[in-house]
Amino acid sequence: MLVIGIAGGTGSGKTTVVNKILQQLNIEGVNVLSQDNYYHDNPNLTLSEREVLNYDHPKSIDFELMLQHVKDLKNQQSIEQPIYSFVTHSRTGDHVTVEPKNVLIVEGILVLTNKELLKEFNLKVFVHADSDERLIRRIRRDTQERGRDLQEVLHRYQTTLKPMHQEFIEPSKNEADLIVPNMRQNSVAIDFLTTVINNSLKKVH
Ligand code: UZR
Ligand code: MG
Repeated sequence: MLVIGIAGGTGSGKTTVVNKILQQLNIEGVNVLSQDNYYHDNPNLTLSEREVLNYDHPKSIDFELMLQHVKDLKNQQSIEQPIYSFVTHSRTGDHVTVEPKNVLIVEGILVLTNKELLKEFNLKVFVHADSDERLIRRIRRDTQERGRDLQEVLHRYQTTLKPMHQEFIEPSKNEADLIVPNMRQNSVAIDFLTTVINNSLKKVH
């Protein structure tokens, strides 16, 4: 199985890059594991306490479970992936069964920060967009899709997102084999990635 880690700051467009790759590959053969489903659950806290937690620090991620799931899929075992809600900042209690496939993409802001997880990746990708682009996208998404107001988004960006980005996410770019630009055109980089994936699949089979 080919395992690809794709990181990048919030609003860098990781999801868009993953979708572009999927469009060019046989989707039947690809699983995407998103960091979004592996936040720690904090059932003992109230909603307002959970709303102010730092979700951009590596400690907020249940890397133990994520690592186990990557290993299970590599060992051709299916996994029960927890479903996480950004509305309640908690696990819903529901699970989805994910069956092993030929390619596994592991996506999220912090996936290149964990030493154990890094060992599982055959290819490490960092999606780059300038911080002003990322802030613009984050404002759009959080106000339009997540019901947050502008002041709240800007406050969170300055107090949490930016310092966590500088401390953990940006340095993890050093781990990347490939840096994909994501501000304007990136079809060459996407073609490059899909070619690498297809070639390595040919070698496996
Ligand atoms: P992307 N996040 C939440 O908003 N709520 C949660 O319960 C868990 C995570 C956010 C998190 C981070 N920060 O910046 C973002 N906040 O999800 C990462 N606040 O996702 O890469 O899609 O931007
Ligand atoms: Mg995303």
